[in-house]
Amino acid sequence: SKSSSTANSSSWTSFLKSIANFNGDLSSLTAPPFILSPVSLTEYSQYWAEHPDLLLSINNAVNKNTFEPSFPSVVEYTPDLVKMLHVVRWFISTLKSQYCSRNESMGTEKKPLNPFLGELFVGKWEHEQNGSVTADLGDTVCLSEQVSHHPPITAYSIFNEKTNVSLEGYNQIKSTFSSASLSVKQYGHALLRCKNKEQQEQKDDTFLITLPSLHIEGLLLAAPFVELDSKSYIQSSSGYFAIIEYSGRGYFSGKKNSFKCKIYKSYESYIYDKEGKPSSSASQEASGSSSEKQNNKEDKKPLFVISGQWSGISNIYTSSSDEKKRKNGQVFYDASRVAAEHLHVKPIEKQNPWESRRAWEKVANAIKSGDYNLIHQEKSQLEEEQRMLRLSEQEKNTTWKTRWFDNSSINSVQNEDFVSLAKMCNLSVKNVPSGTRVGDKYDTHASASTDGSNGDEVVKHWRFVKENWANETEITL
Ligand code: 0T9
Repeated sequence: SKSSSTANSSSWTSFLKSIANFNGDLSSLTAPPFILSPVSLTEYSQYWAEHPDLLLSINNAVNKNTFEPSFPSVVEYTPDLVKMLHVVRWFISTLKSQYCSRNESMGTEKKPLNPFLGELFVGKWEHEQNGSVTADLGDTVCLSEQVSHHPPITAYSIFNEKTNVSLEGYNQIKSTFSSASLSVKQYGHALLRCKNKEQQEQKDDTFLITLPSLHIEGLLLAAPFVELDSKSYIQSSSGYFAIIEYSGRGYFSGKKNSFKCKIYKSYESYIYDKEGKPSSSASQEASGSSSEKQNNKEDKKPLFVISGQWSGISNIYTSSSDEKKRKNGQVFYDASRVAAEHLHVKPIEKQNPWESRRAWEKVANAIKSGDYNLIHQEKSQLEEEQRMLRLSEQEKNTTWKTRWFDNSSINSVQNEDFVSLAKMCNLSVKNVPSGTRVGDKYDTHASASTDGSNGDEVVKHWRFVKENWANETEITL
């Protein structure tokens, strides 16, 4: 009943106790109704594009070579650098949707529905023709699929064919409980691709984006919220490298949801800036293929430093010293001034039974009414159907076939871009926490290998299979 929605309720206390002893599988915990969200994790993929204008601006000819703030600066605004700035701005714009939207719409962070195997979430952003701009931006499509249940893994692809921008990636989490907060490591990454339409012979621009770890605060008060830890990296195929460091209350600015981003000409510049000398691995590679040796000391400093709150205002500076003094900055992005643009999803009656909102409809309604028994009853029915499916697969000696995504081995062409981008910034290509560097303990202890040696399994990553979507007949947008 609704009376359970207080911090000192016994149901919350016993829930906390169960978290403290849990085995790592959050989905197995029975939480009190008031902390349950009626939304499945497959829906979270949409958060990558709730500012579609910023995503599309990356490759939108209309905006090419314009990036205001344009400084009278030491930096030459090459098309690649302009692209990188647009990528960083779009990425910063995704964070509020990703990590604050439940607090905004439901008052606190909530426990999402645990997707079933094969669950789908699809929708699209329909772009109206903008009067002042002649470009027709078409639709931006979001496809999300639960590709694994044990462990839960969600894969997604978001694309706009008019502007030739696409994003694909996948997510998995591993969590631990320590000192009243829940620590969550994200596995997986996102790959952004911009096709060069005008110059067919030119390769696509690609960007590798790593996901931060996070923790859930406010558990004791039954008012949970996400705080980001660690960092994200963005490596561009053009060489530019960005590091985004997150901090909460009391760090860089003392404000919540703070970050500091540094954009460098290359990963080597970043290492040089950080360590005052070339990294051993970077210098080895440079001596092998040193067409572009960086003799200029200026090249090793960040080209831009951006700081502020990702849920509010951030400013961009052309040097670290300006950033420290808060001098000569310009607004980079102001999240509080632009509302998230929600995608269009078909009404439930028109959805396929595998689509998230249709499949979870009864459970979601039970959650909204706060009826514990009904929630349990409806969930059990869904779980029972899944059990029957797994049983019939066993009987027929088959396994579940994913719909639009394929778990591709690291040596396949599907992983070429990922491998080359990871190499550029010394990131592990194994199934390790996102952002793990080569040689870190997670990298050296990973069970799968990149070549299948020692009888180990070969590393695989979830990739979008375009043909499967092109041949899709049952699921419509
Ligand atoms: C990918 C994102 C992820 C999913 C969520 C940790 C979390 C599940 C995973 C990482 C998205 O791109 C970004 C945002 C929020 C993340 C969720 C926050 C959260 O609390 C849940 C976990 C599983 C819980 O529900 C913990 C139980 C509860 C007491 C907290 C409300």
